[in-house]
Amino acid sequence: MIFDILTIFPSMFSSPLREGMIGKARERDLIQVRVHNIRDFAFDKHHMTDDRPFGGGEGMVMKPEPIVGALRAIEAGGPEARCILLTPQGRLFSQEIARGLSKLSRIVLICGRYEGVDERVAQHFTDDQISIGDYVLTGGELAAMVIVDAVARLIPGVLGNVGSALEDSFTQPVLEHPQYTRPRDFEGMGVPPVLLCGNHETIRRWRRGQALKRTSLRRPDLFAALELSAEDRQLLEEIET
Ligand code: 4FL
Repeated sequence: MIFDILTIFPSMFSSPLREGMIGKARERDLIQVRVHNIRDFAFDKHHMTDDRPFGGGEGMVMKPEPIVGALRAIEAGGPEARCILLTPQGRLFSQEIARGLSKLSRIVLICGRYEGVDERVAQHFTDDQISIGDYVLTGGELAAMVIVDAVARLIPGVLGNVGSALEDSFTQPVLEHPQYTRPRDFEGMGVPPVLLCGNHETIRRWRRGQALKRTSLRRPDLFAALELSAEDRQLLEEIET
């Protein structure tokens, strides 16, 4: 998998791409991430990447020529590449979208800054527009990094097999159960005794109950969509009483 990132702040990606599983995946050549500076494709005297909006108004808009120049230089138009603009106006990113992207061989991510990107770039040079949530950032860079991270960990070999069951598209979305590790007593706070009982079936049932309770309290939207089994209903009832 190759990621090409177009940005006016390439150094924002340096350490996030070096650390942890993403750093390891790059060392092992499971993924390749190429970061391109849009400014290198601005050929006017001052290497301008933005300009004032037609029609007036606040802020600056990213000019089309440098972005399209960069896209052409990296041959982003090929049949292999999916070209994505990060923008608050995009469709909302999700695990399902990450799963879809993880099957591609090349993803081009365009990071917008300022008040946005000239609409002609969005319209004619991208395949998709993605938002990572309903908030405004100072630019698309962190959103692009979120996509690289979420997609890369789904590529076979990047994580080992730890996540594989969790990523199964047939498992229903439920929040994770609480986790505890040593020490057994931390500043007077203990660990639920069931986790120390050694009975795997008892522990599995407790975790499932906790996961369902959490989901109902914190994510009523996810909970409403769940198809609860007879055991699930029983576990929830036990927790209520
Ligand atoms: C991009 C916000 C993707 C959320 C400013 C420029 C953004 C963003 N998801 N904010 N791009």
